[in-house]
Amino acid sequence: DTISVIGLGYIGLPTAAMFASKGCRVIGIDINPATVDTINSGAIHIVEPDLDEVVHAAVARGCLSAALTPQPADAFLIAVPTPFKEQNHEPDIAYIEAAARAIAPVLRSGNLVVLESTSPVGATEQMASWLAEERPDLTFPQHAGAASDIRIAHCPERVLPGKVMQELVTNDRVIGGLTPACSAEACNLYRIFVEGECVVTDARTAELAKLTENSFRDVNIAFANELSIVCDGLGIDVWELISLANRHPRVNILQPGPGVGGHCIAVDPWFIVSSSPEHTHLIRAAREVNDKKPLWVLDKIRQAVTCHLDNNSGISTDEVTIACYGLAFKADIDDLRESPALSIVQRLAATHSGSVLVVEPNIERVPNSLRGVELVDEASARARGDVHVLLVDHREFRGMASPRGYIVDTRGVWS
Ligand code: SAJ
Repeated sequence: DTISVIGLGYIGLPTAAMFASKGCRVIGIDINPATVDTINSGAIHIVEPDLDEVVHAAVARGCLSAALTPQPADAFLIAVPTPFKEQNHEPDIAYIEAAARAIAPVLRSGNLVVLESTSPVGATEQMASWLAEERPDLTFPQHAGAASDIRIAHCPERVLPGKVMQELVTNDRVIGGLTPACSAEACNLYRIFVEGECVVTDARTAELAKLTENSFRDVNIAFANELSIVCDGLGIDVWELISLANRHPRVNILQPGPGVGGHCIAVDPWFIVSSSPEHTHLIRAAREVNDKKPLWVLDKIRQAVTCHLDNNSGISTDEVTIACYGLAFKADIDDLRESPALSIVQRLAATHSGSVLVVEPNIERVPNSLRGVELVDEASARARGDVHVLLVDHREFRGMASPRGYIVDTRGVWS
C-alpha cells in the first residue's frame, strides 16, 4: 500500500517514517522545497530523539520519499498546522483547506483520507465537503454513507514532543470516521504500527477529545500558576505546598512555570472557547492566567533588580547583569516555538539597560530576536550575574547549586 502524508512537520514526518519503517511505501508532501530536499537526502529538518535514524534508514531502503505536489496513493494523512487568528483566537483551518484541495485531483475510488491535525469541531466534515466540491465524479461518506468511493476519518495526533517515536507506537488512538466503514479502514491503517488500542468514535467527538486533552492540561497548569502567585504573596514555597497537597490520594496538581508554551496547549483550548463562547468561562480563564504568567515573572525580575540597586548604593541599572537560564518551551528540548522563556528574555533584552546573559545548553546561537543578548555557559552566568532567573528546568540546571545573588526561580529548581 502507498501512503501519502501531507505536511512533514513535527507530526507528519515521524508518522511517515513510522509507516515506512514497517515496509509501507510512503510519499511525504510538503510545500517547503528545503524540507523536501533534506528528507530526500536522508536527513531531517526538526529535532526529535531517534527520528533521524528512522528517516535515514527508510529513505536509504527506498520506502520514504518526499515531493512538493501530491501523487496518487491508497491513503492520505493530513498533518498540517491549525493555528489561531491572533486578533480573535478563532481557529484558522486554511492549511487543511489547501491540503484538501491539493490532494483532490489525485484521489481515486477506494482512497482513505485521514485528518490528523488538531482541529475545531466540524473540521473533518468541512474537509469532506471541500473534497466533494473538487471531485463531483466521486462519492463521499457525507452523501453516500457506507457505500462511498472515498473514506474519511479524523485521527488526532497525541504525541509528546521529545517522546514522539515512542508515543506514536504506544499511545491509544482515537479514530473518528464519518461512517463506521471509514473508522474501520482508518483502524486497519494505524494498526500497521500502533500497539496501543484504536478506539472508534465519530469525527466530531474525536475532534473534541483531542482539544479536551490539551485543555485539561492547560486548566491544571493554570491552577498551579495561580497557586504560585498566591504563595509568593503569602511567603509560602509553592513547590513544597504542591508536593504536600499531592500526597492526598485524589489530588494531582501539575507544576507552575513561567507560562505555557509550545504550539498546542496554548492554542487548542481557544478552539473550544470559539465553538462555545458563552459556556467556557473556566477554559478561557485558564488561558488568561497562563498567558499572563510571563508578565508576572518580568515584574519579579524588575523587583529583584531594584533590590540589587538598593543594596549596592551608587550603582545604576546599566551596571546590573541579569543571567537567564533556559530559552526552550520546556525541559530538555531545543524547541523555542511559543516559548514563555524566550518571550521573557526578549522583553528583558528590549527594556533592561544592563547586560542580559542567557544559558541554553540545547542551542548553538541565540535567535535574531535576541540581538544583544549574550549566550554564555553556566559557569560564566553564575560568575557574572547579579540577578539569576531560572526559566526552564533543563537537566543541566537541575543538577546545579543555586547561584549567589538575587534569584527568580520560576520552576522550583533552586528552591
Ligand atoms: N508545563 C508546565 N507545568 C506542567 C506541565 C507543563 O508549566 O506541570 C508547561 C511546559 O513547560 C510547556 C507547556 O506547559 O511550556 C506544554 O508542555 P507539555 O509537556 O505539557 O505539552 P506539549 O505542548 O509538549 O505536548 C502536548 C501534549 N498534550 C498532553 O499532554 C495532554 C501532547 O500529548 C500533545 O500531543 C501535544 O500537546 C499536541 O501536539 O497537541
